[in-house]
Parts: sequence; C-alpha cells; structure tokens
Amino acid sequence: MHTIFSEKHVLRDPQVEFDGGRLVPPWDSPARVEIVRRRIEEVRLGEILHPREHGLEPLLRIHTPDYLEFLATAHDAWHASGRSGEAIADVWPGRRMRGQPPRAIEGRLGYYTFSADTGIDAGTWDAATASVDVALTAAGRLLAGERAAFALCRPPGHHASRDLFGGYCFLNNAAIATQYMIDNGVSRAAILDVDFHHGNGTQDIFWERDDVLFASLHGDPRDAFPWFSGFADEIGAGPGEGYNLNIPLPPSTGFDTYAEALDHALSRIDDFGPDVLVVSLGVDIWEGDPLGFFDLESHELTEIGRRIARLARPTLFVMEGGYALETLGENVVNVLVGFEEGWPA
Ligand code: OKP
Ligand code: ZN
Repeated sequence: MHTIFSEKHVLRDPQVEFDGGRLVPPWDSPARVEIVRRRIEEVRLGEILHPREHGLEPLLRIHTPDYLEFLATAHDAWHASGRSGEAIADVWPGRRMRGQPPRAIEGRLGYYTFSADTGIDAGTWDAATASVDVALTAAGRLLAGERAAFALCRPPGHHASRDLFGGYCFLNNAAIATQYMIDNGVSRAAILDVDFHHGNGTQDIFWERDDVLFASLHGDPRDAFPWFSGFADEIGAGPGEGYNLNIPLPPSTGFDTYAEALDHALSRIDDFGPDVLVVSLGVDIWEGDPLGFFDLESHELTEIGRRIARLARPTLFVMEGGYALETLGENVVNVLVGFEEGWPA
C-alpha cells in the first residue's frame, strides 16, 4: 500500500508539554513520523508520496469557521499580547460558567481546548493543515479505487472535535477524510479507532449521524485520558443512536481480551456494511508505551491488521498516537503488513 507523508509535520515542534506537574519534552515529537517513514522504506511497504493541497473547504465540513480562525491566528495573538513561548491554556469554562469565547487570547485558548497537554507553537497551524492534506490525499486514493492507503499524519486528530483541540490534536484528520469521501460518492463509512485513547473528537463529530459508524477500543476512561468520554453507554443520539460503539478496556489488557473486543467491533462494522473503513491507527496499545496500559506485543499488532483486512473493505489507515520510539516503526508497519497478509485471496 502507498503511504502519504508531508515533511511539513516538522513545523510543529513545541519544546514543552505540561505533564505530571512539570514541563517535559512533548511526547508527540517530530521524530515519531520519521521513525515510521524509515521503517516503511526498510520493509518496502510501498511508495511514499507527497500530499496534494486541498484548501480549507474540506476542513469547514467538520470544524467551525470561528475555531479555524482561532487556530490559524492563536500563536500570533499570543505573541502580540506580549507573551513569549508556546500558547498553553490554563483556564477553562467549568460547570455553570459562561461557555462563550472571550475577547483576549488567554481566555480564547481556554475556550477552544479541553486539555493543558497541548500547546500551540508558530508552526502548528501549517503542520496541522498539512496533516489534513495527507489524510485527504490518501482518501483520494481510495476514491480512485485502491483498496488501502496509509496517511502518515502528524499532528494526530482523533481528540479534536468541531471546535475543540487537545490531546495533541487540532484538526480531525480521520473525520475530515471520512466526510470528504462521503462528499465524493461514498454513502456509508465506518471508523475503527484502535488508538489507546478514546477518540472523543471523532465520536462527538459523528454523534448524531447514521451514515458514519464510530467504533473505538481504548483504555477505560475511569483510568485513562481523556477521562470524560469513552464509556460504553455512549451510543450516539437522534438518528445516530446505535451508531457509536465504545469498548473501554482495563489496565493490563492482553491479546485474548483485546482480540475478543476487536472481533466484536469488526462484526458490528460488517453488519453496518460500510463502503469504506477508516482506521484511526494509534500504536500506544503496545505493552511498553509510556502513555498506555495495555499488554499487547508487537507481533500481536500484526494480527490486528490481519483481522481488520478480513472485512475486505477499502481501508484508509490514519496515523494517531504511539510514543515508544524504539518500537514505533515496527509496531505501525506490523499492522499495515498484517493487513496486506490478511486481505482475502
Ligand atoms: C494523544 B493520542 C499524560 C499526558 C497527557 C494525554 C495523551 C494524549 C494522547 N499527562 N496527554 O490519543 O495518542
Ligand atoms: Zn493515543
């Protein structure tokens, strides 16, 4: 399968992340996608191609205009207000406070995010829009008839909602690509989110939709980020009721439990009968990941790819998380190679 990749991801290179009561080097580093890219070349998975620019229109199908305007200008506004360094929120509209965007950047930041782990630096907007172009270009290959493509996105997207950033995500690459395929003739799409963290943004975006099934396996939100989303009783609403499937899993979940949950999600997807499958691919499910607590081994990730392939649906893989640099390349590519092996002959 082909990979789409943009060097512009390096434009996002914040120096700090607020984590555990201190400022640490960000987990989502530029090294991540370089490591994955190198591994793809090593195993000759397929050609690595550059994205085509798609402009703002596909973003506006998912995100609000005021949010996009905020993201595009936040870093400049932060500096114009006399601050130095990266723009990191430190206050939010809590319960019973006014949920409306303030005038000043400090307040606006808090209004448009849900977590303090995600700062905005000078290149964030350009990197985030390039990441969307990566996903859209990969989606274009499915529309052109290919059975699979890998969007090597960075920054990731699944925590970003229509007007909310956080969890290292700004623009929801998977959601934008899904909508783009629907706008170009696809009638039903399923999104399978296997990142360790619940894809709260994607869930929220498609919450009331019955043409997009969202299914997610993730660390139980009682024990894991994003804490306030990802419970099993979140099933969608209105026409979307029954089109959202969350499978929260406990600490130390190993392959037996994981595979059972995966098969359940895959059979729901099969019943739904989507024209395309989008996989939010995070390999922070690997046993050694610093931000996850599952117990999956590298070779078991290959089996995950094989099982996904058995659905035999055109499949767009979109890179999300995975922070153990020593195995990141191997783990991501294992899923993709498993997919190619598992595709029914
Ligand atoms: C993004 B993705 C620990 C780090 C907080 C939360 C993890 C965001 C994961 N204090 N950041 O889903 O891989
Ligand atoms: Zn994650």
